[in-house]
Amino acid sequence: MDEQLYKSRRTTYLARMKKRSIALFFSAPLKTRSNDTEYPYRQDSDFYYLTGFKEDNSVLLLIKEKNSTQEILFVQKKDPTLELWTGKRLGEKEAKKRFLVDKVYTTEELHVRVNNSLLGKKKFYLDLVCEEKNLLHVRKLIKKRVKKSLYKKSTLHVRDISQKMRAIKTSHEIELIKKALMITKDAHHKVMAMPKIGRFEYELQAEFEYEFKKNGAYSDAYTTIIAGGDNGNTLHYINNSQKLIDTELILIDAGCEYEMYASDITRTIPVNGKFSEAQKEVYELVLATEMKVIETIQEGVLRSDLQLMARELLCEGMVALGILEGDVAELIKEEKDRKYFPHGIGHWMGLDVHDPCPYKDKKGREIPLADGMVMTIEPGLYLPLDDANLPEKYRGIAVRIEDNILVTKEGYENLSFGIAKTVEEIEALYSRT
Ligand SMILES: [Mn+2]
Repeated sequence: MDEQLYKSRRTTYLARMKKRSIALFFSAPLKTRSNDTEYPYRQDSDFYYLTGFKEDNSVLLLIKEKNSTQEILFVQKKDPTLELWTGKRLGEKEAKKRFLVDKVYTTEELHVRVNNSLLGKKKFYLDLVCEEKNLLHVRKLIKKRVKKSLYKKSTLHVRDISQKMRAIKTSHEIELIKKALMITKDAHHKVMAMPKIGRFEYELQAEFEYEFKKNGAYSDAYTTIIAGGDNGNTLHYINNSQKLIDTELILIDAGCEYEMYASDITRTIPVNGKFSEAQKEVYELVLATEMKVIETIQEGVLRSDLQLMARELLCEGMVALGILEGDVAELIKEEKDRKYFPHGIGHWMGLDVHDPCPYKDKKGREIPLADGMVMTIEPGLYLPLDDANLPEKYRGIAVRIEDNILVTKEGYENLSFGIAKTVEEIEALYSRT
């Protein structure tokens, strides 16, 4: 456990806080699935980023005075009866040994300690969105201390600083993403190789989840999408309930989470192992677009440049295939291409699959790509079965291809390099046994 790493992140966070302020980070709450059963617990990404602690019912309090700082961690009290049911807790004493913070208390002391820390403070970094019970209580405490007219000015969103920090990944974080991608790669290859005619979408989902868990990835990073044929035209199709049809494609968007870090990979493969001519035409267009966009990645490039490039390439290709008619520049100006490529070219990825790092600075200017950022590149074309404007042979085809790219000083590194994606690679992996 590299406690120094989390310590240095807190130091950076504190350095960016205003003087005479406090910041509060809460662990994620438990989420009820039904009645008295809960979803598997997953720590809040910002809380984890600053502490490395995976227990619920814990809080981080950062205090910045005029010339000094203090870091306080609150953890759940040791309770043998509770631990019999829900497992061992680290407790106050062990937490003191492990974490490089100034003080550790039990969560029971939170309100008293926070109340004490408010004296002389002018700014309060809080989660302004969350409705967690403890947080509401803290907000009440602060409201009592601050003049009503000043409350809004005094409170700042606690995640703004941490999410900005999270945009640039350290080598340790990149190693974890790479590990997640190794597991994800093996799962995709296994599913590419297996016979699929007549199987159900959920059977493929089960293969992914099995491979993820078996290889030490606790969870998927998001609900796996297994979309046979026209289902791929629903962007977030997660029912995964239909039978796979011999001549159709399957759009598979699946990636595991490894030690809290995501991977996010989409591949589109034929059910019977071989692309039809029409499928191949659409597929090759999306693939060429994806590869060309990736090749242009380097420091200073804007995400909107990549978006426009993808739109132009896809639009040109769609005109060539007879999917759209007219002048490419005109079609893009009128957003006619958006009907078939309606989403973004990619997103930040890290502790969250859609990492909530800012895309724009405070002045609303787009933040250019920089060394250490990780983003997905995922162009797609979605040609619905019921779209009478489309040439008949293309109706019901949906293709998306997605890789995970690290921006480097030299340009970029495709972290998901080696996951089969050319027609030849995919067809070669399929076995008819
Ligand atoms: Mn994605």
